[in-house]
Amino acid sequence: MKKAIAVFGFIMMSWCASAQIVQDGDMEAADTNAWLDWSVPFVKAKEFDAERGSTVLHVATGGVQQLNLPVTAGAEYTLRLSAKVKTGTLRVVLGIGDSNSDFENRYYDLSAANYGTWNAMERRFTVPAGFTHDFRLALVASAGEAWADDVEITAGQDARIVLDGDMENAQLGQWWRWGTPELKEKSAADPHAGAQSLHFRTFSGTNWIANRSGLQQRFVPVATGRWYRLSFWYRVASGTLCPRLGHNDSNNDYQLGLGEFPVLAATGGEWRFYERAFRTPDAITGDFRIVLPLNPYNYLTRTTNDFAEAEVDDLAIEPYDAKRDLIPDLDIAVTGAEGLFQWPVTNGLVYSLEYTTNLTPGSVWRAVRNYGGLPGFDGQCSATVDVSKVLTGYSNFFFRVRAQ
Ligand SMILES: [Ca+2]
Ligand SMILES: [Ca+2]
Repeated sequence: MKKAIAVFGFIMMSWCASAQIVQDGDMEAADTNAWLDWSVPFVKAKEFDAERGSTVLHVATGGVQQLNLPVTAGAEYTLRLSAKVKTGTLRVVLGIGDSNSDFENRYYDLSAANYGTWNAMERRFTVPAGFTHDFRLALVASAGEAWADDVEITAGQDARIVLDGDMENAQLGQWWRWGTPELKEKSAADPHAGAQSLHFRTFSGTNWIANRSGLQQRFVPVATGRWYRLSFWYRVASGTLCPRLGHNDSNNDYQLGLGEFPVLAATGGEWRFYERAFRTPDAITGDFRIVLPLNPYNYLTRTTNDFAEAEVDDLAIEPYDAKRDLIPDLDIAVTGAEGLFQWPVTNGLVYSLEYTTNLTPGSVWRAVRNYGGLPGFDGQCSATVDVSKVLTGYSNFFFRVRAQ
């Protein structure tokens, strides 16, 4: 009897924790009364969607909104919805006393490029500590036409920094396109783990510059000035995969310049592992991104494939304790730094290195200049490459500095 009561209590708690605060979020009410006009929508109607087997909200040239959502100051929440966009964009806005401006200045503009068919989105947010009243949600298709369903805001957040990194969600979700890939899908064909991987391919043709394309996840919630590790498994069938981390920019890596970014070439049918440690910028303006560009051109071999194609699985960004993870054995005497560095060094100390692209065990690397003025580390010293930490590609690697 005691046991039964305990189970019942747990179910009640789970139900309360998952209660959502958007009214008529599943769009199953017969009317649209819960959804106030934003501007004067040309279309605001409930429709049965055969594909979803469910009633959805249809909006065009205008939008809908809900005011006074019951959120708590300082609390964490998650907004989820499904959308399909025919023309223009469906802008998802979370506002405070304002339905035109997002309180975090983070605009999720859903367009047909990623939401041409039903697709899910997810956004994590924290209500400001000083919040007092009138939290709002607006879905705005000012110059477009779109459908929305299963709009929910619930307390709590997914602890994983990258959403759907295991690629197990049925839809692409927030794996948005970068450029125009010919194919983007979740594939069940021999994934690295679980039931699916992310599979994408560029168009074929001689114009490899125009054909470069891939997938990306935006609004990655990393903190500023912190160490993280990006890791994933990949299988490149053709061309190259050149992963990058973007600071409000999907076309450039925030750390690595031309000739420095990783070039992951064809893997002969094998899954391989990639990892990279990085320290986020001290200030982030806009959003942080993980971008997975495919390139038919191989910068290392200077050869071009007809197209590029890859699969990615188990992608994660995790907090990285540089002192714990980068110095497994403390036989390094480097004052004031972690001792094992990523190149290029981004923790405020900039080193110029003589290096070769031929990574061999025991290679000696020499720091020839120290712009950081690190005490006891100016002038020349030698460093030994820790081969176990060498990553794929010729420039994205760790090196361990040993004071001589
Ligand atoms: Ca519905
Ligand atoms: Ca998987």
